[in-house]
Amino acid sequence: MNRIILHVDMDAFFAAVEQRDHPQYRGKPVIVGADPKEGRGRGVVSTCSYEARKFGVHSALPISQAFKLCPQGIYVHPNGKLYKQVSQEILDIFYEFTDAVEPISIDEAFLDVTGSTKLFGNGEEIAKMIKKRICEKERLTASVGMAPNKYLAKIASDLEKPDGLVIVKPDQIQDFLKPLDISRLWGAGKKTEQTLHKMGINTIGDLAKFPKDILNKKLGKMGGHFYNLAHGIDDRPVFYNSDIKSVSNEHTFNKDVLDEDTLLKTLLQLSEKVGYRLRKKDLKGKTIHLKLRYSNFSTITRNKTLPEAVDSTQVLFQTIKQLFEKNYQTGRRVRLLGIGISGFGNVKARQLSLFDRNSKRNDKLDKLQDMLIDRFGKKIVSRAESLKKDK
Ligand code: TTP
Ligand code: MG
Repeated sequence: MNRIILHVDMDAFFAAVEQRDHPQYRGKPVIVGADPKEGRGRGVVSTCSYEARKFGVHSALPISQAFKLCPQGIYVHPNGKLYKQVSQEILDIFYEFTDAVEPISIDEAFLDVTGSTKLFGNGEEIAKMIKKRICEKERLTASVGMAPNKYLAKIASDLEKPDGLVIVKPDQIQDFLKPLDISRLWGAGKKTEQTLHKMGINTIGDLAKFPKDILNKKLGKMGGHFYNLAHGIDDRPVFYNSDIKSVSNEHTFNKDVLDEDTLLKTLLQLSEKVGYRLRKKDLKGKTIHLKLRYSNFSTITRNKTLPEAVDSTQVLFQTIKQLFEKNYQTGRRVRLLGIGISGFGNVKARQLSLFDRNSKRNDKLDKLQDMLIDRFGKKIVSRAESLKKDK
């Protein structure tokens, strides 16, 4: 089965955060890095806004040269702590969609979303949802590449920056790679590039025409590696920490919501999603978290620890409903709701719950719903749809 791998890379990351937080910087060349000291400064550019790139400024350029190219630029000292925090919040968005997240640097990660399609829609829909979440939650843009492997996804994310989305379907791999310059080959240094140029190879398409044994002869032990890349073959998995600490999901409303029925329905839908993901991983957690953000962005988080670990949608929802009813200030508009569960400990075995006599029935209902989602996708069944009627 083909994998669905996403590579997400934030656009002009440090500079975009500065432009977000300083409206007066927007639309202007912003250069984050060392102090230029009127062109006498030492140190380099960390990154710059796309407006500054038009002047030829780029990462790692000496700041003195940046100043020569763009004296009218806005020069900003990096705020590492802030960027780290934003980076973590972006990672949290990825974890809403999959646990298979491999962060590569402060602003990029690979995600394997192959197992997430039943719950969230196809790969393209997931990629769009992730971009939308980043935009809504962080007011930043990201570029995403989607492909059957990491190598192709990484190239794809870079092709239509900023705010890009490039999808490489399995049957498009050769056409996608054909026109690309050999500088896109992973692991090809200047020396390899020279050797390839001497062989008349300028694009990946040129390289793909050569048989493996010739490449082995010309390029030594890397020959096979470059042969694979030229044919879009890359079997490396997305490496991630499967030691999951929590499972959570959030929803930001398009328009702030006052209606309590809608809020409860959303909490039930979130409980269904989190419950499904828990059961897929054979996890049970004890501590249930509610996140509630009002229209003025003030946010509360509350949690409740249960006497025993659970994975039932119904128990999740009942607990989150209690937390909500206890803490929600009636009459205030809500912008975002989130729920999470943690405290997994070592409980994996399914024990008969002390909880309530309905637990067996709930187990059956969860199994039925999970089976229907697995078979037909997330839209097929939802308890939330019948919430109003039940009442
Ligand atoms: P990049 O993703 O390479 O660059 P970027 O996000 O600024 O721009 P792009 O839209 O092209 O992706 O790097 C991420 C951040 O890492 C960047 O915002 C600043 C930091 N960085 C440095 O501090 N020094 C460097 O040389 C590079 C390349 C990045
Ligand atoms: Mg980036």
